Amino acid sequence: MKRRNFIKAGVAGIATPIFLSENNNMKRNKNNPIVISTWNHGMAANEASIKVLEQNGSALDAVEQGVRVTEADAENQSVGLGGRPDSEGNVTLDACIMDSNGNAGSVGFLQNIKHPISVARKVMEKTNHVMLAGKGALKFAIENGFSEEDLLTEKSKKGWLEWKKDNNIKDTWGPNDDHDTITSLAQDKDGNLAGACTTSGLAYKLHGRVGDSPIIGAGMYVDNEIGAAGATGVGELVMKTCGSFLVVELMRQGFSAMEACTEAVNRIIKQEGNKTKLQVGYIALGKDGSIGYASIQKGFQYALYKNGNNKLFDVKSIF
Ligand code: SD4
Repeated sequence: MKRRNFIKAGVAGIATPIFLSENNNMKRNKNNPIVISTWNHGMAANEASIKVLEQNGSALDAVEQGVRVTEADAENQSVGLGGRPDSEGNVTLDACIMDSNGNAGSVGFLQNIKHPISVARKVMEKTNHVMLAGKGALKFAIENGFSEEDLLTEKSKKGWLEWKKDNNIKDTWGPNDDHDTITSLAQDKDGNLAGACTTSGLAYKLHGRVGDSPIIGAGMYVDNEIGAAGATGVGELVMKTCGSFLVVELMRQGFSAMEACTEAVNRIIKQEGNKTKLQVGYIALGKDGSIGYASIQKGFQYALYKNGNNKLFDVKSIF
């Protein structure tokens, strides 16, 4: 892409000139796989992904294997087994996956299946559809060999019963609430990209609520020519701005992965106002191996495996 001067409007509407780098033309380090995942549980997910990537596995296998670790972790109350239930006590799961050929699969409002990411992959590989939801997704999962299990752990049930005492429909999250969806983006030794996103969604949400995580282009998006992006946080805000697609499109226009994540977060702040207490975080992985991240509030972390090291980083938030 040619060097161009862009004018980027900041949160307060102040136009800030920025000179965009030729990020997308940068040479990536060949045979050097990369994985970036949201939150501290991204560390364990990355470890599983690395095993796949270091053995010349595909980015697609890597992200699936990685987030399965989080889905199976009963202690993690935001993903898969042990996820916090909705307001009626049901654990309902959302997930999506996308490969380097632009294929995508997703499941929404899926119950009783520990690994929604693998069901999403089956949707991608075995059907002509992108998304299955609810009872149909469950039926499809069972027909494809997944077994049903109760995903509500004692710990999550206790939290829900506590919450029920106040009987508030808590449909927004403050900055200090737990919300740890895992989104994982990988680049394999061939340079191909893939992404996966899986969650139990907003705790104590209305029964039937589906968030951004299974929506291709909202919770996660991959364009193998440009890069990949993924989200965590209040899904409604991500959906309303087509967040992950926006990040990738900005990268296509010449924004670095970092600039694209920051701009996507700023779009939300522009909509929600400077006083928003809500949290959204983005991660991005450029085709050139560059990475990006941004969040509205403090506390967001990402785990990065690059050049043989897996490390956890704090994100400096916009607020
Ligand atoms: C959702 N985006 O359901 C998800 C929740 C999340 O970290 O990301 N939590 O809105």
